Amino acid sequence: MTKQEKIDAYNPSGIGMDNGHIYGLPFEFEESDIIILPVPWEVTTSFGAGCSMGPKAILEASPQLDLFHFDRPEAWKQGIYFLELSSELQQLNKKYKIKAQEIILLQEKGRSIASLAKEIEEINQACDEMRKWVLEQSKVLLHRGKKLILLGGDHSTPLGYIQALAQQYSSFGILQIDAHADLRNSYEGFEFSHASIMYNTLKLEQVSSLVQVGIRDICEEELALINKDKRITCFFDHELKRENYKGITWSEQVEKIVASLPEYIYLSFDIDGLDPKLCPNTGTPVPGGFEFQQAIELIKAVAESGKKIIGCDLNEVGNDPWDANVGARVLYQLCCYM
Ligand SMILES: [Mn+2]
Repeated sequence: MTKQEKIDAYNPSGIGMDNGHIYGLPFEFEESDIIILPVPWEVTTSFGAGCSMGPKAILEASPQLDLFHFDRPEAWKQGIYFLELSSELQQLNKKYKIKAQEIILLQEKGRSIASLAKEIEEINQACDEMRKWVLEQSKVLLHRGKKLILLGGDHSTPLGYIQALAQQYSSFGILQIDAHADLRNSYEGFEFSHASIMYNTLKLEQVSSLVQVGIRDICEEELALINKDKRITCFFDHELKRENYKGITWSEQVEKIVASLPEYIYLSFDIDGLDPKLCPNTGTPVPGGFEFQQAIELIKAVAESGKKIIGCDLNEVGNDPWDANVGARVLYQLCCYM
């Protein structure tokens, strides 16, 4: 069957097919413009566990979605394909998560980790291996002309993808939807921590700006960097809400956020940017945040601004049917607007 024949034969109003494909779609890899790269990784997760199983949970929850999209009714015809979960990564994740947990626990008890330099180095190396794996996968997929959406795992997972984009684009900005700034220069001893992802991406000179939205849990070190690095613009959750209370609308705020972005944009969506009722099992939930449609309106505005979304990721989705249901819906919106 050709792709067109599959589209003609497929009934998007029918029941969600349990065919092992994302959203029950009929497409294979070759026929799909959009590729989902799952990265089952949570080695440096410090609090709630489970986001390494998020991609699988999203895949399983995905057939329950109705495919109709009000703005992009034809979007599903692009073809969306979910790559196989890497068993090597899963094994590496399992092995080093146990080691990292011991180190995190010791620190939480106020113990010194000075004698554990070798163990920490091993964990950093494992995380770097994951980064390289993502970089290589991303390069191959981008060279094949695919639109790539990375699906974490914790928020450390997209670094390799962003590095691959930096080899293709001389300058682009990052739009980060998140409860946390993720600007720590390593966290709990780990260079490639989920809490350091944006610090690490800012090392790339191609990243011309970082626009953070929904941030509401932050440390002084991160705040100092926001004030120092001219590339960073932060729309804090409390400031957005305060303006709302005074009558400034979300659509006015969205306009301002979009205006602060350059022409090429990478979108990094940490699910904990949403209200935690929508992601209760994410690694580090924080009260506050966005309603579902509020976040989608922002993505829609970016997509319709004439600026170009060159890549995106969704991360920190918890391993639970409800979290996966919300995650599958955010992911579908990303597919439609990318
Ligand atoms: Mn994050």
